[in-house]
Amino acid sequence: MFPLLSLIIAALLACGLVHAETVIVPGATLTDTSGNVIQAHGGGILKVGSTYYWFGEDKATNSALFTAVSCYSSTDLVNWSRQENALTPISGTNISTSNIVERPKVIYNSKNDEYVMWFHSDTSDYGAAMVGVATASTPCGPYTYKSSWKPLGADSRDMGLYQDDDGTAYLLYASDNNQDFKITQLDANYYNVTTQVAQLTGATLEAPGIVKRNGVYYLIASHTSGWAPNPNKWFQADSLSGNWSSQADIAPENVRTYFSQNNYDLPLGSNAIYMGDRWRPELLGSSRYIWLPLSWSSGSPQLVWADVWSVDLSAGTYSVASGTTYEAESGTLGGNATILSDSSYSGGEAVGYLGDGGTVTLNDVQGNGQGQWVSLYYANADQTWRNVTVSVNGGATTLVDQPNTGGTDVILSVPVKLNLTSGSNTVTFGSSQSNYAGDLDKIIVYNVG
Ligand SMILES: *[C@@H]1O[C@H](CO)[C@@H](O)[C@H](O)[C@H]1NC(C)=O
Ligand SMILES: *[C@@H]1O[C@H](CO)[C@@H](O)[C@H](O)[C@H]1NC(C)=O
Ligand SMILES: *[C@@H]1O[C@H](CO)[C@@H](O)[C@H](O)[C@H]1NC(C)=O
Ligand SMILES: *[C@@H]1O[C@H](CO)[C@@H](O)[C@H](O)[C@H]1NC(C)=O
Ligand SMILES: *[C@@H]1O[C@H](CO)[C@@H](O)[C@H](O)[C@H]1NC(C)=O
Ligand SMILES: *[C@@H]1O[C@H](CO)[C@@H](O)[C@H](O)[C@H]1NC(C)=O
Ligand SMILES: CC(=O)N[C@H]1CO[C@H](CO)[C@@H](O)[C@@H]1O
Repeated sequence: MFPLLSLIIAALLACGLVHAETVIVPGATLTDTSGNVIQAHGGGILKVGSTYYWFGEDKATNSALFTAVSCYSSTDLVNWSRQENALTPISGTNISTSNIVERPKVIYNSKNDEYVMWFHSDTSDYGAAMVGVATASTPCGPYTYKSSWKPLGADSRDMGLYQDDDGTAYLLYASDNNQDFKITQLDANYYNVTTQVAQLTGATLEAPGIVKRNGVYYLIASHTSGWAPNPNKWFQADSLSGNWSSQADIAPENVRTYFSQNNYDLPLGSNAIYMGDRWRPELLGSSRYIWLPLSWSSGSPQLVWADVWSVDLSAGTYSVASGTTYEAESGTLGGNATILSDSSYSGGEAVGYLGDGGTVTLNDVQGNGQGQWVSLYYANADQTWRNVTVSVNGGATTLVDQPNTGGTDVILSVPVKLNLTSGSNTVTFGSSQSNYAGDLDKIIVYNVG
């Protein structure tokens, strides 16, 4: 880079005018290089040269109705800059502002030197169950809408695309009122489907993605539970036409895919990156992204939980950051806060009854003075989300959302970036809130911000 340019970027970074990230933090509020919250839900990735394009649903209005398919670009999967919208509503068509456009996926057609976008195209009651197609001559478009229809006359709701090594492409979709899952080949233009190659009858699968590894196809998909998370599954086959193996979990069943639903699976060396959505139906634009390593180290694809991690794209590897653990039960309890015991808790104990006067203060938490990711491990057995306040050295509180974990013995973690001073800090949870927070098991402080 030119010295002057790096000086300018360093100056802009110092002024906070350019937003730079170095790590992947599942569940964090991701912002783009302009500092705006990334709106790219139900998304998909397209790689062109060394640039990645991330297409997704813009849900900034919190409505499920169509506002835009956004397009972001990055060369490192971490710093994303927003481009022109790839697709926007057209009144009087099936992609108007009163319709549904979900799960956009783009592949490149070398025959026509054209980018082709497929998406779930529907009416607001999800009754039409169609696919839509749009095309463009550049990665972000804007795309020209072609049409929406039912592939081979049957339903298509949650869908994905898979482009094989030989350029043959396939639609992966929940069909027949979400009962059957189908894989159907596209024509040479990628404008329509031609022949169905596989049907998993009665599989009730959605949110599909396929990665090929050593000649074997791996299908990753969720089951159907609306916006609520479920244990996503994997299947394998030597051919897209099958036989597909019976389903198996990609993560421990009780964590419900770490409260997420698959949207795309990006190959990374001999592993892959699982890209999922943490849907928040009552506040859709605040749905978060759960990106995790999908590792074959056990022989089958398994998610690796990582609070903070990074990728080396040229080496095709990932590394998971390690941090310093502070057990909640080692803290100073205030109000009605109580020690809870269960074998699922780290150290066998957690702190409950936080909020409504109950607090716990962790003492001597070591900081680096530069803003750091801290992960809160907690349980929330409610049907709904809780939240917890965090205060560093008695300062202002930050509110951290805590999705329901599915049981008092199911622990998840949520990230928060804290400004710890260099050296020793106190960190207090549950002050100044009248609602109950989740039960706090431990926190892990990372040396990276
Ligand atoms: C993101 O951009 C910043 C500023 O250019 C850079 O320092 C940082 O290394 C980038 N992140 C990654 C993961 O490359
Ligand atoms: C797709 O192909 C079918 C069967 O040939 C045809 O009936 C349908 O009109 C085509 N749809 C589009 C959008 O081209
Ligand atoms: C698929 O499974 C069926 C039933 O088990 C079996 O008859 C068939 O030979 C298998 N096909 C392949 C390609 O393995
Ligand atoms: C503890 O809980 C009881 C019962 O809910 C409540 O009346 C009391 O005010 C709480 N104490 C504190 C210190 O918050
Ligand atoms: C915090 O959680 C409570 C439920 O425990 C909820 O009523 C409240 O709206 C949440 N606050 C925010 C700002 O989301
Ligand atoms: C940490 O400091 C940054 C920069 O001053 C500020 O923008 C951010 O709000 C602070 N975060 C918290 C949790 O106080
Ligand atoms: C406005 C418009 O184009 N509506 C169409 C949307 O799709 C349904 C189902 O295919 C058609 O019946 C409508 O005409």
